[in-house]
Amino acid sequence: MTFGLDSGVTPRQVHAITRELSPAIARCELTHLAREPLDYARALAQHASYEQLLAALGMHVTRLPAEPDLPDAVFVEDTAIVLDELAVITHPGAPARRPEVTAVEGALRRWRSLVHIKPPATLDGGDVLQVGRTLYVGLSSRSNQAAATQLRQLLSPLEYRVETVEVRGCLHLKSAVTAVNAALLVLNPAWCDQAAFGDIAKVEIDPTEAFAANVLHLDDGVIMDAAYPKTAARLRSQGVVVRTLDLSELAKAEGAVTCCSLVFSVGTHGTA
Ligand code: CIR
Repeated sequence: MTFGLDSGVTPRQVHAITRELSPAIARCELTHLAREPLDYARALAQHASYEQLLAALGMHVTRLPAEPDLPDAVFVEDTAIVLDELAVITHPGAPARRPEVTAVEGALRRWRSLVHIKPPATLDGGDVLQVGRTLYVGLSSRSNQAAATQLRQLLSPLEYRVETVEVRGCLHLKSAVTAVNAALLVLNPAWCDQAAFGDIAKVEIDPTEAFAANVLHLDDGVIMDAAYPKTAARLRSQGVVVRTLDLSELAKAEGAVTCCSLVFSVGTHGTA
């Protein structure tokens, strides 16, 4: 199912791939959080609001159907890294999540040529932070050094640099740090080493909002969870346009704003 602005007429169209929430979401993988009752109807509504916001911002949203047997399939970010030149299909670290890649691969094939991460490498897209031509790969419980090595082999011919960053205390690198834009990061210093990012400017999260470093960057600002107003204020004080929405039910599944979509442009490098 697709919705949003009509595609095909603008020279550059921003696409977002999302996936309908699985009715099995209550059986999601959990690493750092205790399992809490999840209100499925509320989670569905929050996810729909997320998709509507992307569409309202001009993105062409392609929603893949739900997978009744894949509880975490809504978190499409983990299945692929979409670059201008190609898409890398991951080999997710949690075995139960590996079948999720098939449908995403099928969708992405329309816009990008595909390459694959192969075992023994494991990689979740949530562990790959792109800042310009550098990909920072989080070494986490899901993503390993072999994945960073494979990414480097695949992408150095395209002049991408691949750097590794140790992740501690959280699920993915992008739980700890994301890019507001190519020149500014938002980061939780307890969960990753700031020095790994050299002299790129950084805004630290408010220390009472541990999960606030996950923001989805847009051309003109970011989307973040409304649960983190103090960090939002820090970003606004730097001149960043911050749009917020409530993803509290998906947060119980250790999901956040970046993990519910794969956002990429078509028109400059894509084929559609
Ligand atoms: C998992 O543990 O794999 C899911 N419950 C949450 C995945 C969130 N993904 C992301 O932040 N990229």
